[in-house]
Amino acid sequence: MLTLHHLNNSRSQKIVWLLEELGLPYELVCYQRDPVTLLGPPALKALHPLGKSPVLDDDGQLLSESGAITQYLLTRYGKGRLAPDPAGPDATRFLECLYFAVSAGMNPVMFKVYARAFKLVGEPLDLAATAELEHALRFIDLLLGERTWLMGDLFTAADIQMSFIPELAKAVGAFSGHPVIEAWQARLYARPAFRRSIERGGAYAFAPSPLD
Ligand SMILES: N[C@@H](CCC(=O)N[C@@H](CS)C(=O)NCC(=O)O)C(=O)O
Repeated sequence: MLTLHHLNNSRSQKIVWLLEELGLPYELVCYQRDPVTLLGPPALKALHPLGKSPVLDDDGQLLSESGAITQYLLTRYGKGRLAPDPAGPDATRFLECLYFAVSAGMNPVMFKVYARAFKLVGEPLDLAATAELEHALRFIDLLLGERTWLMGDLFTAADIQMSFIPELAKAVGAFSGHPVIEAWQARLYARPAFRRSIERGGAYAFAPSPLD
């Protein structure tokens, strides 16, 4: 049995979406951020030593880290879906996206979040993060080019994971002038599984609600 420990307005929404795309049965345990600190509640901290969401529970085996959860779900339950042929030409590009989405692509976003929290907006750290975030967005632009999805005609888990970067870039006020990404976002948010993920996971502040 799969159980996902899901925090509101967080990257665990991507895992709800992935589970919906894969059509897997799962239970959802929902947690709410503290409205002031935005941190997760004590129950989430008690669940796993990292204390972050998402956490996947597969028959008692706990797995934290959204990138690892994505790779685990695809390997264990994907049956080749939502990923390119591992021996094909897009395999390297796919892995690059999956890892970039949780590392180099997310780092500047987090620096900007911290800059806000510690009143460093406009300071060198914040400006460097803005430049680095723009670099990440241009990389996504480049990957997309005229393609429908990051892997061309094939929608994959990389689209889901990478979508968090422009969503958060918008949330921290560092997104403008990326029409290719915006067109991709419109296609992403039109997917029925995205809609189901919002119905199931609850309101998600970083994307237009498909329920309005
Ligand atoms: N690298 C981890 C990051 C996990 C993470 O930072 N989760 C945030 C939500 S996006 C969280 O749980 N925040 C609540 C807290 O820190 O208390 C992943 O990709 O899963």
